[in-house]
Amino acid sequence: MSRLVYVLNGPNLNLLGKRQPHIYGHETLADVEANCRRVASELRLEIRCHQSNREYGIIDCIHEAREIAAGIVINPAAFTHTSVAILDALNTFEPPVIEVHISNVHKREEFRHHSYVSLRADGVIAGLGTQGYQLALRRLAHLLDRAAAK
Ligand code: DHK
Repeated sequence: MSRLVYVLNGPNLNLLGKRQPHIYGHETLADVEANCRRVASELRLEIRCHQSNREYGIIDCIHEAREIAAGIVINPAAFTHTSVAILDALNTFEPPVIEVHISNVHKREEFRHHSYVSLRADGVIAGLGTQGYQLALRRLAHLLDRAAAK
């Protein structure tokens, strides 16, 4: 059984560490991905990380994941609140999906309170900083272990 997980990041997250650090913290995307790789190897997961500032970049990755992946961790960033297309793409993907937000979107502007992606996500993590990605991977590993034990 595949233990490949896609870790997808949406627009502006390439600027992590430089962008509004009081909201998104000081770690760069490279730091976040390195931490994900470390946790993934501990959990015996294989991961592929991808960031795109373009909606179609995220959608193409979801389509690629459809063929081969056992789970997706996704921070769609601003597309969370706007993208029916990303929701539709995730609805073509059967294995578990965990939605991650670095900040607590519910404590922020009202337009950030609604997520199209949450209509599909099996779990949502918000406001736990960049640690949210690692916790999402732990949850996916747990779900995969549980499925394999059945
Ligand atoms: C990241 C963004 O870029 C925002 O557009 C979202 C999300 C929140 C985050 O907290 O990771 O509203």
